[in-house]
Amino acid sequence: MQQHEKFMKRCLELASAGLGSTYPNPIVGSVIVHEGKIIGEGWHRKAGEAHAEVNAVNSVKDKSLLKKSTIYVTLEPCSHFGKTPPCCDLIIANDIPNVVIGCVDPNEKVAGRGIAKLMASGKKVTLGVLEKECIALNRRFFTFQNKKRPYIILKWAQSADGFISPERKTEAKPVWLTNQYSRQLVHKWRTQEHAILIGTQTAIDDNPSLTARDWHGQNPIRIVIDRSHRIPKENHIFDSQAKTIALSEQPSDWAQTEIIDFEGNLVEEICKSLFRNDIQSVIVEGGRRLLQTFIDAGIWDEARVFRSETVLGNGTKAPFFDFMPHLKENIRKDELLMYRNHDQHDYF
Ligand code: AOF
Ligand code: ZN
Repeated sequence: MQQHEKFMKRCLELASAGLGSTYPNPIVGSVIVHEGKIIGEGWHRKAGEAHAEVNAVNSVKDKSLLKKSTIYVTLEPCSHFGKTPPCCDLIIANDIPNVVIGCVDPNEKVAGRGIAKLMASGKKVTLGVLEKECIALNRRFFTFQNKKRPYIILKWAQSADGFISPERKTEAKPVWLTNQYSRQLVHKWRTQEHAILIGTQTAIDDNPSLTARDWHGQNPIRIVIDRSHRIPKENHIFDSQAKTIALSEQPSDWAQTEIIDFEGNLVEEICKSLFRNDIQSVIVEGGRRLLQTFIDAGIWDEARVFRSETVLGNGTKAPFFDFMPHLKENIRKDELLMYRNHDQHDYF
């Protein structure tokens, strides 16, 4: 068993290299082991391209060894024809006798059929090696498949005295509560999520670009609430740096628009709209009202809060939790607090 866990750990490492570039697909890693040695490795890099198992098989130099090998994979090998052919067929065609799997694929098109097919063809299948870790790794994909909504990360920075921003004065320069390293970290986070969401007032007041320009990787899809098209169409959010979807009452000429029901529950309407667009995860970056709306609805998965030493004295109060969520990590001595919402999921 320890051997299994050792090789599955390597699969997890490989899989995480794909974080941010595989949407709407999950991240998956695979290794092939012959007589205790890794002879092939692969991970899924991008939706539409080869799955992890294909890359692992292709990386094996001496294909004749496959007949006496074990393939490890973090997610159940697929059984369906999607953008690529089934990985089960590849394993069967290459005569790999042992298959070790982290977790079952929650995608309705697979959901156990891959395992059944492998077993029916005489493969020795071992399921559930580092299962919790494999599910946690794909918490975005699992949330989307099981809850029919994207995985939701809330992010904000607050001053030492609990304000998210100072009182607005026209012409005033923006006050940065975080340092350049925190900002770079935020850009890294942006590359890891499928989408980024802000409210109307933030788009008007701050005119943010919401790109990940300080980190290597893909820009998330920008989602902006623009109920009655109050955001000037010249604002950065509508530029060509990244794709933008406006959630509005009516269509507009300058942005892709998704019509949502503003009389309904806003968080649920946002979730439904993002689900329709196949968006697996979203990082909510303000403003305070929108963040608080998610907290009050109880529909969020992680909160990442920067705490600055700056004292503002007055301004807009930072969002608050009505109950204290589970603090998962406290990074850099209180500077960054990472919360998990245990009411919502058990992936941790
Ligand atoms: C695997 N290995 O590396 C991945 C899997 O459209 P396709 O063909 O890319 O299929 C996407 C679905 O396949 C995805 O929703 C998930 O169920 C599974 N992903 N499966 O065996 C992989 N990425
Ligand atoms: Zn596959």
